[in-house]
Order: sequence, then C-alpha cells, then structure tokens
Amino acid sequence: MVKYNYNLMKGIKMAHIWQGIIEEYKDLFPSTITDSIITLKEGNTPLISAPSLGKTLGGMEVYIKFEGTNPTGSFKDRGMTSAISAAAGKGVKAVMCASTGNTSASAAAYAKRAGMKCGVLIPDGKIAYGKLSQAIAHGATVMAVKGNFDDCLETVFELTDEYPIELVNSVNPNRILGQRSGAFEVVDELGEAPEIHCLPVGNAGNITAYWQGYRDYKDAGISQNLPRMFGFQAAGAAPIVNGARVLNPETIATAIRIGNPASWAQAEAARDDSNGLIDSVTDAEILAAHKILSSEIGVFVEPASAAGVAGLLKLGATGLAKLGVKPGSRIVITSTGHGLKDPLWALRSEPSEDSPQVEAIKVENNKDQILEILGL
Ligand code: AN7
Repeated sequence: MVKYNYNLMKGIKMAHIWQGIIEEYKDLFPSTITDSIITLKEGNTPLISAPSLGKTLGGMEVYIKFEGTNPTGSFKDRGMTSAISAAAGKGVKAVMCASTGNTSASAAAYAKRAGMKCGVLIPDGKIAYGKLSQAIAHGATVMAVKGNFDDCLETVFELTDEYPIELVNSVNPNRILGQRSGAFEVVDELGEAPEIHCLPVGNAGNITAYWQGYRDYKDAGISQNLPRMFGFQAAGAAPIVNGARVLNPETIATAIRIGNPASWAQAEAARDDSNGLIDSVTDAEILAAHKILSSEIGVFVEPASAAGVAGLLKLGATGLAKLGVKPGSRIVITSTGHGLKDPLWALRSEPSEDSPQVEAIKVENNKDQILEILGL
C-alpha cells in the first residue's frame, strides 16, 4: 500500500476541470449561445506530438489534434454544443441533419440533452456501424435514403426551409462558431498558431471553422500569425480538387464521401487567403496513414481522420520544401474522429472489403507457447 502525505497537498491548486467549449471561451461566443448552454463537456482534446512523422517530413515539429476524445467521438461535438444551445435559446422543438454518420451521432446526443426531437437522413448502407448505433441509441429518428450524402442534404435543406425544424448541418453558422474552438485550443497550447494546419475535407465545414478560429484569435490579439490551411479530400470524392461536383463519390473513408460540399466557397477562401492548398489522397494512402497513426503514434482513428496525415506524407519532405515550408516548422493535423467508429479497416491492409482480414493468433493456454510466439 502506498501511503500519501496529505499534508504536502495543502495549498496545492486543484486541476482546472474543463466545462465545455462555450463556458471556457465564453467571451468569444454571442449571448444567443451562452445564455442557454447545452453541453457534454466537449473540447479540451489532446495535442499529441508525432516525432516520427516530423522526421519523415524533413525535420518538422508535428502534432496530432485528436478529436476522437470528444464525448461522441468526433469533432462534430464542438459545433453541436453551440448549434443546439442556440436552438434551445430560441425554443426549437426539432432538429434535422443529413449525415455521413458523425454529425448524426452528435446531433442525436445533444438534441436528447436539450429535449428536442432529432431527425437524421443518412445514405443507405454507407455509414459506419459505430455511428449508426450512436444515433439510434441516443433516440434520433434515423432514416436511410437510397442516395448519397449530397441527396440527403438537399432534402434536409428543403424540409428545414419549409417546416419549423432547425438545420444542424455545418451550414448553420452556430456550428462554425463552436467548431472554431479547435483552433483556439491549438494556439492556447502552442502559444502561437502553427505554420501549417492540415485536415480532411468533406462538406468543408471544419476547414471553414478552423480558419475562422485562427483569424478570430489573431483579431483578438491572442496570436500574431495565421497558419497555411492544407485540406485533403478522398480521391474518389474530390470535387474541390477537380473543380467539379462528383455525382457518385466513392471512398472507404465514408465520413468524407461527399461530392458537393456545402461550404465549397468558404473552403476555397480558406485555401487561397491562407496561401494553402486542397489536394486529394487515395484510399490506399489513407489506409497507410491510418496504420502509421495507430502503430507509430498511438492514435486510433477512423479512415477519414487519417486524410491529413496521408496528404502530408504524399507531399513529403520535398513537397513541403517546394512549398517554402522550412525545417522546424510546426504542423498541426486534425484527426477528426475515433477509430472505434469504424474499426474494421484496422484489420485490413488493402482498401477493399475483399482483402484478407488480420486475425488474432490462436494459441493453447500455455505459457511456453505464448512466450515462443512473443519471441521472448
Ligand atoms: C471523421 O457527419 O459530414 O469537411 O455528416 O465525420 O467539416 O464535413 C462528417 C464529416 C472529416 C469532414 N472527418 O468534415 C457528417 C460529415 C470526419 C467526419 C469530416 C467528417 P467537414
């Protein structure tokens, strides 16, 4: 038994217990949100150093902002606390969203906390099991549409326009206000904005929100610099890169299987105003980055959340040098969602549902055999 000397603890400052992004950044939110806070204590996610990645990229200082530790396991909670809080203040009774999965899980949880009805349209068969389970568990009415995310979003736009239902997709400006807190936390921890901020791009709300957050922090005099925003789409769902809507988007990263992003123009503005870029990564590159995140850095993500790392690795040290990124630069990559949302891809080495699945090694319950297999 360890004995602690409690006398030594007298006068010690207790840890600050995080109260959720709205309470923590209260001065940076309007009263329409702060007067009616609905929270699950989202935010305060870890910024994890990734020295092996930094080395591969030619001596950069690389960090993963791991959003999988949010209450519903993705970055969406940052925007959902603010959107649902604003809705609660207005007396909204019902909310709706179209979703590739994470938005629906988050909307369902926060709507339940606020006592609101939540309707969700998802593309049939194309959302990860973990996310579907969450939305159903939290009591949302989940409807699977024969079509893709873009089709679902069009219908939700019409319904929320015609009926008294609040839209909680990221075109809702209150979503962006909350999601920009990811940028606040990065600056709070590093003391300044990084040189580069990388993230996956689907419906393009998050790149819009981070860019807004960095600019707001600079305008408030909290930081002096702005990062260059690097966004990455999946190659089979890369409308911004191609400059044209993709009618039948396809990728194993179902979260970003989106062919007509609602915040397309804002994503281009973030790219252009920050001297950044938006590029695409193949499913094989996404899966390779997914593996590096889990096996080298200790961060388990869903496939879409590996797109930022995949994009950086595609650029490589040479690509970064060509873009004028100096060694020693700080690069932050948002890894948007938890690996438990869609764990099956961790067991496959190729981006195909038919590829062989890794299995646990079957053993007798015998110490000698176990040690032999461990090579010890
Ligand atoms: C893990 O849940 O669009 O560019 O409906 O779940 O802001 O859309 C999810 C998007 C990246 C892309 N990573 O962010 C939805 C949805 C994960 C995601 C994105 C999503 P945006």
